[in-house]
Amino acid sequence: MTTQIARQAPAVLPGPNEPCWCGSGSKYKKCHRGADAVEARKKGADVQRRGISPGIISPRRSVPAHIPRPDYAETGRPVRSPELPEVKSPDVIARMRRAGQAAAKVLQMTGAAVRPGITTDELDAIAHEAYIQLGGYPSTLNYHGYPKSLCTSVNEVICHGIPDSRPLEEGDIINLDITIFLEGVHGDCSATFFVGKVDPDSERLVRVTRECLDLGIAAVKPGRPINDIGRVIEEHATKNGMSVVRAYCGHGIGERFHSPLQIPHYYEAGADTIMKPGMTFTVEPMINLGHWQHRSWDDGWTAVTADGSRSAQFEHTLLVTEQGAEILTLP
Ligand code: EYL
Ligand code: CO
Ligand code: CO
Repeated sequence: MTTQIARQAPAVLPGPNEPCWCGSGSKYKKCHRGADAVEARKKGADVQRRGISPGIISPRRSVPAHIPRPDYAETGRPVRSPELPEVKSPDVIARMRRAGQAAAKVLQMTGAAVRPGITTDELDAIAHEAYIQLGGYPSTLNYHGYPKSLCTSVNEVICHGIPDSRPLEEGDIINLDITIFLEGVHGDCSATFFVGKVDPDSERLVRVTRECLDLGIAAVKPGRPINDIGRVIEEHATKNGMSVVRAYCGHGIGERFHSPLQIPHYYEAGADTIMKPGMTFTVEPMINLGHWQHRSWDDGWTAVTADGSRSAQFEHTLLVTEQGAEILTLP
């Protein structure tokens, strides 16, 4: 029997069959491995993330040269062009109908692949191929440097989750956010899917969020202010004990992915722009089971709920008509 002087484990640990760091001469797995694991778990207890953790992001996927691309595709920076009108021409509207329908198809095809075990990177590959098949460019790819062709936001991720190596698990919820650039215009839509069977609170969250989008769409009326939309969404969410994310809004859309027009999903008195026939914008409420506050991961993109509660989202691109709203992102 030998007595070892107590020393601290080094930052880089030996392999299981390598000699232990303590100098005993025994294999690491026979010596300090178990104790080190316990210590690491204890130390990690206060830094370990609850909920999902970032995985590995795969290399950037390429888009064939024959697919027309938006101005930021190479540089990551949208060109600062003179502001385009929020009321679109009949020609732009006709193209947005086709782009919207294509976005909805990509969403449908990618959503059909959601199941336990599939990684969000595999969903990115499916979406990426679908955009190309339809002759479109994945609008998020290199938009402000964003690395992937869709956003995949799981459980407590509010939005802008980056597809990675994490396999989906039974009971997860996942939002897929698809934007296509087709015929010179963007179409943007998203939906939240169940991974197998989910708990009743998640079911309720996703149902209420869907209802929030539907109520927001029903509030679209020419002659009315934009803030009518957020008012009905906020009322429905809070009535159900849920909260509305405030950091991210719907947006004007057309030849640019994001125009200056903002659509808050809560009541904002200052959002008093009057809706006019020919305007196109998204409504994309993000609803949390807990509080509305968010945090960002250090990847700079992923937004999560501050309290770890689950978050859901649905999105459509809309056209304001004389009667109300036409949904452009239907398959
Ligand atoms: C990329 C760029 C910070 C999206 C939307 C992808 C994310 C975080 C910088 C809005 C803003 C989608 O309208 C959107 N989704 O519906 N940025 C977006 N990015 C990104
Ligand atoms: Co979107
Ligand atoms: Co959007």
